[in-house]
Amino acid sequence: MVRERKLQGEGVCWSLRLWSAAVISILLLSTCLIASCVVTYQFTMDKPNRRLSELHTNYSSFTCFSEGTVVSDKVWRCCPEDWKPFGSHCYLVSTLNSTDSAASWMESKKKCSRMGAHLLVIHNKEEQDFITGILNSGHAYFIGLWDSGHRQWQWVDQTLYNESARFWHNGEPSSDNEKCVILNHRLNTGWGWNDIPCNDKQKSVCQMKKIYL
Ligand code: MMA
Repeated sequence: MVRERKLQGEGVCWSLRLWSAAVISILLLSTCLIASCVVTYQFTMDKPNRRLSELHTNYSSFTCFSEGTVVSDKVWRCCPEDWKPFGSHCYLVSTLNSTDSAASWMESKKKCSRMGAHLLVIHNKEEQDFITGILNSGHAYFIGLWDSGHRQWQWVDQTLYNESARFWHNGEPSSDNEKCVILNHRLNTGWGWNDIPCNDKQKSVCQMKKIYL
């Protein structure tokens, strides 16, 4: 009798072990399943696609083009409709219509942010020439350069001012009270940068990275 009871006890113990093994296996399997779902999501919804879905809340239509080169398996480069592609970026020049008026530098900066973009940043002659080629010489345009101290010029995208080319007009920057920068056209010397008070109301240029698909 004593032996039988002992055997029963062992039986209970074994089924407990089996159940725990089953529960642990199920837990492990579901962890694997969740992990594989996350990995699949990362692969199918990669960064540019996520950016595209985010931008879709602002833009209903994009123009995509193939430039013959492939970057990380991506063939297509897209800009929101009406934005101009150049290099690795898309550009939008403010047009001043009923929904888009001249604005202070800070307000212009916010307008670009609301569009998933930032104020224009210029790092070389090619970018300066491209952008001035699509501007109206009768207007001035805020760019993403500002003075954070005494002539401590900063680009809004945090890239280094010291390492970029500069296109100040002769005699500019001219005043410590002028902490924001416009691109404007002067008759004899052409396009260049000029520091002006940040509260002046001007047109502006926004810029964003192209979307690679
Ligand atoms: C304006 C203004 C300044 C600029 C000078 C250059 C009169 O002030 O645009 O920012 O430095 O013109 O003459």
